[in-house]
Amino acid sequence: MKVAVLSGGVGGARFVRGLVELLPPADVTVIGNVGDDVEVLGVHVSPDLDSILYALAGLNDEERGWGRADETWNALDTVSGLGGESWFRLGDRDLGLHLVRTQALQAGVPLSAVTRRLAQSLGLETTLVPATDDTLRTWLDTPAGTFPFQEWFVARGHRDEVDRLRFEGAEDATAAPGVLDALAVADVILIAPSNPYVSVWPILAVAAIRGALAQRAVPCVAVSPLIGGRAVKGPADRMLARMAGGTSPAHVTDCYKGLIDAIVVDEADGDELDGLGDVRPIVTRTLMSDEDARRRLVEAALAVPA
Ligand code: FO1
Repeated sequence: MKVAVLSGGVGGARFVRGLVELLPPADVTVIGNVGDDVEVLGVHVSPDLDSILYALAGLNDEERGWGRADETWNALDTVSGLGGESWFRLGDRDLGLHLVRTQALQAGVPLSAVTRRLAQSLGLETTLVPATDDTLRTWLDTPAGTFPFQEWFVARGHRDEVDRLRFEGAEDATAAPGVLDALAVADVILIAPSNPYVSVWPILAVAAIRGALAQRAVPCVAVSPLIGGRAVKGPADRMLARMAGGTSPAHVTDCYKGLIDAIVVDEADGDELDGLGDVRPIVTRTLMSDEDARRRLVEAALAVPA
């Protein structure tokens, strides 16, 4: 069974790991968000692609949720001691990857090709492809002003309520090589339990990707990132409450209007299944606390008949 999965960072990376624990890794293509990419200290960071790379390679820091395990911070301490920019924490091991990526990008290698090389070097069989090779950046309108994603998320600790999002560059962005092919050959398309607004919408902002989902010939199944109407981590619940008017499965489903056939929701939300229209609910335990839990969730998402 060939699977294409749209994924953001932390929750998405855990889900993708569950997928490749269940299926042959080479049968899975991950289409990753680049809306929160950032240039910092002269290096290009692709946090969501890296969360997936590290999770699949078993190098990720489980507790922190981003970056590498066994990390040290000597370079950043030096930067900070010299009065440099240290709000976005780049660990020593992580930095090595950013250096390699940045050099390749500066030499004109597209992000998708760099990502393929990185994945191969880390021994991955799964295909990881950015949604686009073009520059696409998420901006958020808040009562305190308009911010680029990482300034809002990291520097301001996502404390500002969000009224609107804008995906700069999306209008002209084309899908990266491999994205549309993966969607065309997939037996099922999945949307990982990532924040719909900041992780999945930037992927769907690429018209060709949204179009491919809208015209899909196979089931598309989203996994809700909420449990009991609350985000496991991050601001998804606050964003849904403010922009969609609530945090029920129907509010999550509405983020993917016309694009999904089923939604996997947690047992804690199983009593709130009104308003889903023709989107089929799949109720299970969705917290990915360990390998067994990840497997159960992936099995539930894949159990949708064509
Ligand atoms: N998140 C933070 O909250 N603080 C950081 O300093 C930070 C640094 C960082 C460096 C590399 C990387 O790949 C991710 C990093 N993240 C950090 C996580 C990242 O900002 C978000 O988790 C994603 O962009 C949201 O999906």
